[in-house]
Amino acid sequence: MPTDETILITGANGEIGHGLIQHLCSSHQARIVATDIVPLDSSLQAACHTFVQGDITDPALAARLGGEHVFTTIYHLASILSTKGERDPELAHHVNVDGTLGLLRLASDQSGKLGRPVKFIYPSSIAAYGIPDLETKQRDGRVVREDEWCFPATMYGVNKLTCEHLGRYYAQHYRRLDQEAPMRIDFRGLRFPGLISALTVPTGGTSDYGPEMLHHAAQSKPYACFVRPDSQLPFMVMPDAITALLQLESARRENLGQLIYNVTSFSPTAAEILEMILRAFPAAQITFAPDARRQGIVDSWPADVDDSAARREWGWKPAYDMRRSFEDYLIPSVRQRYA
Ligand code: AKB
Repeated sequence: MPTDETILITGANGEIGHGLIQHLCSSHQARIVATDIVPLDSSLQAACHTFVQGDITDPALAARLGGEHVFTTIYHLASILSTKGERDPELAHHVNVDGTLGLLRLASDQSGKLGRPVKFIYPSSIAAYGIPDLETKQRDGRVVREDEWCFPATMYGVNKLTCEHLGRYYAQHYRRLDQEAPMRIDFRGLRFPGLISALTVPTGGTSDYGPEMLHHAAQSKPYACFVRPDSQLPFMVMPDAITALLQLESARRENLGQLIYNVTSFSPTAAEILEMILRAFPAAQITFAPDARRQGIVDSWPADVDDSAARREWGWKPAYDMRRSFEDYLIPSVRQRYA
């Protein structure tokens, strides 16, 4: 990527933000402008050209960012996740939808300044799916395509699906009434499965039981898993998630036949995650104490997704299957982290 590229990363301090900034600063020469509602982690500060602390729903933040920079790519990572979103659905809507709308408008205005479409990379989620009950999940919801079961059961999932449609609108239809030429953006979305990082622990999500089991075991802390042992979801480790974002960003537009792509790596049950953890930490004290609300969310998400479009169109292929994720990445890194 040439040096005249300026990348905006929202939610910079979150799980994906950490991995993405670390990767971009070691492999790209672009200027990184980062924003988050909380101060930036000290480990990321040197990697960023500019950090602006602020709320993405605040129009003054977008105005400041847009006034001071011309972005070539926006990674919009800031979001309230599924469990937290169920506790305060209106807040989730405000942050997840109004925040995204403001950034899509910013991207559209910036496309005018840039003279070409700004790339808008949007991490959506398996939460965009909603399978009505466990029996249907087991019978018909095992490997789900992008256009199936889009009836989310959480506010977060509704928000993600809404933002996918808003992205499509700004990419294909938006036109300001006072302007002759449309200022289209280049919107690209990924539906991520549950993510597991060795370096950070997520907050407010429902797939969090995967990383929480691991991080508690590595610290010899007891943990009660909030879903049944047979609960099954697709997962991916953070290095693959970063690869997916970067590959989608650099794919040639003419090769992309859709705006939203599933990506996944492996689909374990909670019991299978525990089995991998016990191989490394045999004394781990992990029990199962299902929480009805969170269990219901997991049961509404597919056991696996069909990511063949991403594989075919832009060469997506995870480097880490389940064995490699644990043996080569997660276990050695968490051992080192908590040593
Ligand atoms: C969540 O659990 O809310 C997220 C997700 C699957 O998008 N990790």
